[in-house]
Amino acid sequence: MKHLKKTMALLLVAVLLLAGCGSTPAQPSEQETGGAAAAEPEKTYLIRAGIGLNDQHPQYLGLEIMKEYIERESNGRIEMQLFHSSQLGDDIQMMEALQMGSQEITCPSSAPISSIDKRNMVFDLPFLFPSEEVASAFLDGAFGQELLDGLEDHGLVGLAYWENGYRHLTNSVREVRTPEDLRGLKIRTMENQIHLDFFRELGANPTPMPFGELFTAMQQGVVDGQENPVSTIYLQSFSEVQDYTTLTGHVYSPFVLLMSKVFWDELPEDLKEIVQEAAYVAQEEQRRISREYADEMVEGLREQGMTVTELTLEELQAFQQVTSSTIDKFKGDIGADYVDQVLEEIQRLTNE
Ligand code: KDG
Repeated sequence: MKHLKKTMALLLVAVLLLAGCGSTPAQPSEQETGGAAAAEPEKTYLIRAGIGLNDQHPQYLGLEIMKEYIERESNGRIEMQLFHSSQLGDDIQMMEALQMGSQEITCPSSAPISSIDKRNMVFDLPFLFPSEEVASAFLDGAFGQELLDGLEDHGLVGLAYWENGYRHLTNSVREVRTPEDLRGLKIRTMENQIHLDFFRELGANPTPMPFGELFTAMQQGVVDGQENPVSTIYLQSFSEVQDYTTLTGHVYSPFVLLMSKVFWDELPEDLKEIVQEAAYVAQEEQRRISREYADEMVEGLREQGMTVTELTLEELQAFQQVTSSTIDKFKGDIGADYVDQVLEEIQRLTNE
């Protein structure tokens, strides 16, 4: 009886293998292909997408939309795996991994990209975009596209701009209403010269640091504060280590959705189209969610126990006045003509 069971089991395995249930796809017989050689199984591709923020953030929701679109439209020829919370490294490490071809997608804020192409520093100029709509029109227009195209020489393919949003200030020491209130506070900034400069101008003590190290740095008092959009402050639970938020909106941060050029060059044309389309489909929804969260989560911060300070126009102008010298200081570095053209274009879009 035992012997019979074993024989039956072996028979079953043999039948399953013959029916093509193993890992290799079933090959048509020569009779089926009319005597021609068996067709090659279709090549499949793996996209590993990594970000610094957590899986609640609109950035991750954008990646989920992209994954769903790509896997469906490619009929399973592309698999997409998502990694959040710096599981694959910080923004700079992930960009380097893309350049080497050991990771396929990442989506940093524009600030760390300026180490690759200085023109991206324009986005870090304080109080540049008057609204999210103007920012989107600029990014999706000729200027934005030119910057994305410029990344190809550096091993990166810029697929689209998503939204991080207006950045605001938090700290654990005191309510900040004026630049004087910032004096002496240790503020974490992104790794970018302009951010360092304008926090210095404001009298703070800026410390550049990757996002993945930020929470612990605030918890351990290595820094007193930081700056990020409301959705990040809320979803990353910064209220556990920060008491005060000031709605400064000093910089609008775009996310730049990047793909490895090594990987892109290997993709057949039809799959390139699917990936590019997915980036745009997700962009629309990602921006919508991001704006919704930016509004809703101000109240959420109060519910989490933070003091949220909205500045009067005069108070905001005091910040704008102090940081206006930053534009003049960095104009030369970025390219004076280029900065003028950008400012002109933003003015044009604002008046539209
Ligand atoms: O996933 C993106 C993040 O790594 C980062 O870019 C977020 O704005 C950010 C910051 O403050 O570093």
